[in-house]
Amino acid sequence: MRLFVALAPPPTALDELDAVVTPLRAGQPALRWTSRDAWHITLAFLGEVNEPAAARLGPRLERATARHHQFSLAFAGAGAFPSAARARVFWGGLSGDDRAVASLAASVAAAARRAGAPPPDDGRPFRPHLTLARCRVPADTRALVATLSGYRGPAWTTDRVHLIHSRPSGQPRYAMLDSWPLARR
Ligand code: 2AM
Repeated sequence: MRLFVALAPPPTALDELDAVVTPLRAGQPALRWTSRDAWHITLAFLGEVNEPAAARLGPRLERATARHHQFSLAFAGAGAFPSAARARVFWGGLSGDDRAVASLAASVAAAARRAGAPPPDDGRPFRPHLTLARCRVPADTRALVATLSGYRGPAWTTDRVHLIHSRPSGQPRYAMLDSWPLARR
């Protein structure tokens, strides 16, 4: 099964971002906009994971998560991969404890490797983001990025890490399988 590990921002932060993004969706109908219900911040995409490796993942992820402390995040600004002028992915950015989120993502990837489920894009620099839209052909998202550049959402405390199943079909597309707490400050 196709798995990934992610953070789930709280409803208040998602609702506020959704209210800001909704008017943008109508202006750019050619983009494939993601819906608020599916929004998450990926720490590590694991791709296809076989049953034995999936069974080993839980304890590994639990231990890795427990070694990190809770930290603060907020939605802030926007960007695009690979560039705003020729975007394949238009995303919302994050601000807060950048080092903590990067170090948690590295530990999650290491735990997945030890469980026998190495991230297929291991080694790529980690850039925390929330995908707002995907583009079949490269799109000019410079105006969208500029519109959101000053956006700062409410800060929240990240306190859990989630293991999510990306389902090939059916609703919901993403099913939460398990989650583990970060250490309290
Ligand atoms: P994205 O938001 O940047 O598209 C589920 O597919 C999640 O895993 C998405 O958040 C997606 O990131 C992320 N992901 C990272 N690498 C991926 C890959 N090679 N294929 C599919 N999803 C990937």
